[in-house]
Amino acid sequence: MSSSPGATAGPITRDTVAALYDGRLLDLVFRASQTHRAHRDPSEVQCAALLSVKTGGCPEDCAYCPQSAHYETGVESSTLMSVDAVRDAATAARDNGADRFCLGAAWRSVSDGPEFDQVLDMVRSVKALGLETCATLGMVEPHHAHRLRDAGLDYYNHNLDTGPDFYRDIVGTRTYEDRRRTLRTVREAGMKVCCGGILGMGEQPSDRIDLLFELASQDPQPESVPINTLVTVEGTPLANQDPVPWDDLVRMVAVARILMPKTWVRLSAGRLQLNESTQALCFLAGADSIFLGDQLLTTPNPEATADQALLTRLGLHRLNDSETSTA
Ligand code: SAM
Ligand code: DTB
Ligand code: SF4
Repeated sequence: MSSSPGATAGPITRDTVAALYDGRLLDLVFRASQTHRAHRDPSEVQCAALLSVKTGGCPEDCAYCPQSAHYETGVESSTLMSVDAVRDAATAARDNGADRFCLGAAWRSVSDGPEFDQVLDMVRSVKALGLETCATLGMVEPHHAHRLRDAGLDYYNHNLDTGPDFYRDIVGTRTYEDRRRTLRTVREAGMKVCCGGILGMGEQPSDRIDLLFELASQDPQPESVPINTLVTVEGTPLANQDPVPWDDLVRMVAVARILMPKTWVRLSAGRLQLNESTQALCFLAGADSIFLGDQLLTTPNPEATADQALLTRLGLHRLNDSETSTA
């Protein structure tokens, strides 16, 4: 049970979450939309850009991930990018309308040394551009989290991916509790938490309910919740998974919004597989964040111009939009 401030009567319990998840779709969308409008500006969309600063060769065996060294996916391993190259990419992303920049590394965990020092320099240089900063680097110890915060990191992304039971079928090289520990460490260091999951890995509705309960029960709740749909990649064990039915995604977004009224709910990886009307329903159901830019970490994302056209058609605007911003 949690006393977290979801837009539900009373404390959030797993039963509350299950009752929401099992509700009638359009009732859910309506309620989620009301929640969204009561707590946030529903015309505003937060836009994050992603950059893989260290790609591939990861020792973990996450079954969805093209960057795991356990699978032959054709993703080439790279060394760590230079700070100058990261600054250039962040400048371009900002000029294309991103307001947050997320650095991703295919690491199991952060270790002390020159590579971590270089990532800290990347955070400082992205922050100096006036962008919000985010990083996803695997597990962290308290002193890593403190150094990241001191370098100017606003958000740390660390996904729980699914419910605890199904997690064991997806990742063998670390536990759900390892993920929870890093999330606590990040929070205790004073950073904002970005934490979400992936649909379409073969999970049951009960696993999605477990994940939503887990996320909404955090106190404080994550400031950012990315909802990814699996991007299937040849060579990974999940390469042949069926696409996620559109209504499952809308349902997930709506329940996340009702349970976490003040959180950025990101329609995250997998948008290239979604048609525009599904995305529109997700925005109506309370999604208010996307990844902007034609590349996620190793897989493609819609072109920024196509996304801008979609937002305009829906009457939505980017946070970093000079025509609508008052700054
Ligand atoms: N190595 C770090 C970690 O695992 O926390 C950071 C990078 S990892 C690629 C970040 C997140 O990307 C994962 O937690 C997962 O949720 C998401 N992800 C990875 N591959 C994906 C895929 N094929 N489809 C959708 N999401 C994916
Ligand atoms: C998140 O939830 N999704 C992003 C980001 N956080 C790091 C990653 C998506 C990766 C999709 C597969 C790829 O491009 O490699
Ligand atoms: Fe490594 Fe992260 Fe991919 Fe897992 S999700 S294989 S930890 S890069």
